[in-house]
Amino acid sequence: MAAEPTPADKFTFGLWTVGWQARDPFGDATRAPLDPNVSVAKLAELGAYGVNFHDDDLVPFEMTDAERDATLKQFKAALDAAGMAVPMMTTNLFTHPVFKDGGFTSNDRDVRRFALAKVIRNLDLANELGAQTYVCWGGREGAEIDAAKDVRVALDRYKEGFDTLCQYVLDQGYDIKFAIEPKPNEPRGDIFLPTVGSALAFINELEHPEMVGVNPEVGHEQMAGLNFVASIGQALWHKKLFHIDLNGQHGPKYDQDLVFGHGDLISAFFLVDLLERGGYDGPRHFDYKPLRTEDLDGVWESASANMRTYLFLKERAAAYRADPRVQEALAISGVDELATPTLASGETYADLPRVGDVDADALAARGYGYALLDQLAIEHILGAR
Ligand code: DIG
Ligand code: MN
Ligand code: MN
Repeated sequence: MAAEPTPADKFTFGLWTVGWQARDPFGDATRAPLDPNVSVAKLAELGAYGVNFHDDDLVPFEMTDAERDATLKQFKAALDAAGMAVPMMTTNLFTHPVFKDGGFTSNDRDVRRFALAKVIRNLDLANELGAQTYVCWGGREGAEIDAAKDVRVALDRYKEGFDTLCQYVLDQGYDIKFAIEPKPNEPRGDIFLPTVGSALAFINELEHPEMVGVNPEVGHEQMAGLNFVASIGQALWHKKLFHIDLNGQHGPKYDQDLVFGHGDLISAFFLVDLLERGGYDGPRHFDYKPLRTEDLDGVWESASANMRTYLFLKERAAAYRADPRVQEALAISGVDELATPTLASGETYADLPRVGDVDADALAARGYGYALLDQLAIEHILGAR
């Protein structure tokens, strides 16, 4: 069983993950600040392919332009020394109090204009560092009371924001696409574009929908009680899986951002099975938080754990698909039959049977054999097969 990650696995981490000082609503930081350049070197040593970051993760809000330039120079040197890529970038439109009512959808027009300017400044850096995906997580785009926003008008502003940013990327000739990251709530009482489905619908209304996809996060769909594998399946079906945030979550509760697989392990198994068969060749990005209880050794252990779990599940999923017993069970369940069009070539609805001619009871008599099919997956996950 190999679980040694290499850059070929395209594992990436947000600087804000291993760098999280573990401040939460009920407690102070339990860890010291972590130099982003140390994170780059250590994550490379652990086998990662790259890092991602918000503008503020690297260049704190209050830095002067001169300080910003010096910081970026040092960071680029660290990236080069470690051979690390920056495939994705994003903007922090949620920490500074100015965004307390949102960025793109704040009721304050000056805040909306500032938010767009802040994204645009970071798009220039994203282009400079070679990032091709720009994630937009609208953590503050929402409300606590229904009277605060007419959602129709909020979506007008959200659309205006994306249309403006897409136009900027087109005018600059940047090779960048946007990925909307849905989340149902937290930190806002309710967040706009709460799920993959709502984001996909929204994208259709934009001026440049071909430039915008989704960046689903495991825990966010599961916070909404949804099946993450199904959400990814639909994103792939729409050809809109532009990026992915991998982590763990124990069902509908606060956003746990656990290590990948440390939540619903069966779901993680079938997610890896889908990603490895489904045609997504982008970064396997971990957006997680090391537990507040961990010291720095625990932080690096948790970073490794994400990659090791992914690799073990990748091996188990391949073994599951190669298992003749599984292939037989899949056939009994008719899983491949679903791919056969309901109307044969050249047929139309006129060729469908008359309702009265169908023996529904005879069709109902069959069993689909899912109990065995799922047990075989469990046995592969447990290493029992
Ligand atoms: C939280 O899940 C969000 C922010 O961390 C960031 O904007 C985005 C990047 O993947 N995920
Ligand atoms: Mn999260
Ligand atoms: Mn995320």
